Amino acid sequence: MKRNIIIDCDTGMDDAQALLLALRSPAFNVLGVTCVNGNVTLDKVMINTLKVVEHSGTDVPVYRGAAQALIPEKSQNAPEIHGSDGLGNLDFPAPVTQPADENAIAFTIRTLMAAKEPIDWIMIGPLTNAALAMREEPRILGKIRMLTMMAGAIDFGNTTAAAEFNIFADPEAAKIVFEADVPKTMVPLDPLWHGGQVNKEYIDQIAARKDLPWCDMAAKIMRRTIDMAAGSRRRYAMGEGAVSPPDLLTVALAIDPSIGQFEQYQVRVETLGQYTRGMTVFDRRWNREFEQGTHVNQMAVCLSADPQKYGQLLVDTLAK
Ligand SMILES: [Ca+2]
Repeated sequence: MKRNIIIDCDTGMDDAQALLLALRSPAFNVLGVTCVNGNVTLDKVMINTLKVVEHSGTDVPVYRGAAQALIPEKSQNAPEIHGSDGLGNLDFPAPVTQPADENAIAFTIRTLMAAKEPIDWIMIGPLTNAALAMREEPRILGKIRMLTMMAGAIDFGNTTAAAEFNIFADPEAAKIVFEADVPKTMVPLDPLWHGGQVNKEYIDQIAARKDLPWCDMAAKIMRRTIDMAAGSRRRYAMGEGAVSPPDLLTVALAIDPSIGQFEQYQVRVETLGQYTRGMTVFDRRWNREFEQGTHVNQMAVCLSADPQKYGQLLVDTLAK
């Protein structure tokens, strides 16, 4: 049976690949895609998300969410990673469809409250929309089967030495989501260096189906990612001819958790800190006992992934 899904995103290059996988997956029934400020400004995120949905061959509705972080002056964008348009400045045609009239937070609350069966909620951007929805209607927490998020880092960050982008872009929102009493799966940056990459052989198989608009778009973005990383240290981190989009791995793990290895940790978000704002603090003490009353901070954390199983899922879902 297909699982009902809501995906929240800030469509840059890795979100685009992740959305294509989710929208094409026979495991998912995507009820809506909600958008948030992040990789690029919300206006660009809306355009990019509509482009991606149009390339997916589906007509899933797209909703406009928060244009700023909970502390507006702390809002972030990352055009240096995703290109000024957020999709690597590839010439995808302008969208012909429009966003839905309803606001993303209203859509999320309405959909969760009306759900007869619990819904999977996947977050691959800053957690602003999710925090706003939880704050406005806490009863939605009882409607969530699993909250899966690309968020944080154990070893080191990417935006700062300590912080990963999605958390750094709105730590106050992340704190609300991390402390929500729901089952949580966290995909930090770490598995990207431990098997969570898409190797060249799979990229080639996706590129070979450029007759399919979703494969054409995914392959162009993957190859652009490789070009943009050329000559930088990112290239060595990804491996030759490979890509490691964090959001794509997150959706793949939501489809098939057996792609990854997980451990349970208590994780907190640092909202202060001169050097550590936005850091995710993992309690990895070998002798730790979960503290009384703080079980809400527990989550399943992905530490590594199987690159063959991951690549095969992408090919089977997108390119068959
Ligand atoms: Ca993202």
